Amino acid sequence: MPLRRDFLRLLGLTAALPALPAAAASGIAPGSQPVVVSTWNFGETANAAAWQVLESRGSALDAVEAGARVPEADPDNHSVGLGGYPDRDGHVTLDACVMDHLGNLGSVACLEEIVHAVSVARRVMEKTPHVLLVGEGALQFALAEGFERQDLLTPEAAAAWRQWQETAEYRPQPNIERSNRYRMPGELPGGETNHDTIGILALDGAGHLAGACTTSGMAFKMRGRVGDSPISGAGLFVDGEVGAATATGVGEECLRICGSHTVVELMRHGRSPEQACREAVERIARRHPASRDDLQMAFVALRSDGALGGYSLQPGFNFAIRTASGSRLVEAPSLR
Ligand code: SD4
Repeated sequence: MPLRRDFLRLLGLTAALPALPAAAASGIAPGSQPVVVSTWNFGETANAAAWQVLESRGSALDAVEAGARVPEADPDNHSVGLGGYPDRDGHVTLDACVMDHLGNLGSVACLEEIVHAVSVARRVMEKTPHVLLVGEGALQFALAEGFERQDLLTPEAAAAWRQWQETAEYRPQPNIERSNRYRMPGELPGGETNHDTIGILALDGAGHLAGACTTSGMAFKMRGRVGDSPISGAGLFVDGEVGAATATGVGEECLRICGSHTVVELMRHGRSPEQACREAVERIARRHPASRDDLQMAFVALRSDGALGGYSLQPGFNFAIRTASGSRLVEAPSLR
């Protein structure tokens, strides 16, 4: 595994991924090279669900939705869906987005009491003339679509919130993997197991790209705060002719540079996926020369030919890749 990882890093992950075995074995049309890539180590289980869809000749859109639903349903994941840490007033609010190779797009922001925000986002895309529904309206729409209402605040997340209230320092911190500064007993914002948003990108057997991004956002954020994840061009962007990108980290910074759109445009102009991610990260870092430890932003990109890469501001960001040759977790190169 380390050898494979070193090899990929050496290549800068710019080479296309290994070819599929025979179509008969994979169930995918010859000549195509399906791939799924997603943020963080929990991406591996998400990728497995997405891969099942691709293997049975499903679309990239179905694949990314299936993948994103895995951490959404996991109460032990405190940064996505059920069990996500609440805002500072104790409400779990979800942001999610899906986009396909044709630029079809659906999003929800500040959605409460529905586990599968990504699926509501897809319904927004497919069943409304709009691309983004927020808050109460998003909930109304979800209920009308038959989604079940559920309390998303688990006892564990509620305990973490109460503990946070004792310190009462309002400073949400996403994914500072190597820092113990914001550690709390139990499951920790910024702790090792508190990896944030899932962004998941897929290329299917028909050569189509799609992406999804879903999160409970920054732990203990202000009520009503929306991050980059549901915003097209920020937390996610897909252009079927060029590639797709997704983001994890401080949403405000990603929004300021239209991060995922920037990455895709850089690929359009010839940068490799990793280089495109790197330049977007550098653009953010240049605005914050002093932010050695307390600012994180990372991108993952998948080009329409299957080449992929990622880059992070802080060390410790990894992304999961699934191809016909198997699953692997890669530590992204970082600026710091
Ligand atoms: C947000 N970008 O809401 C998300 C949080 C995240 O890694 O990705 N953290 O700002």
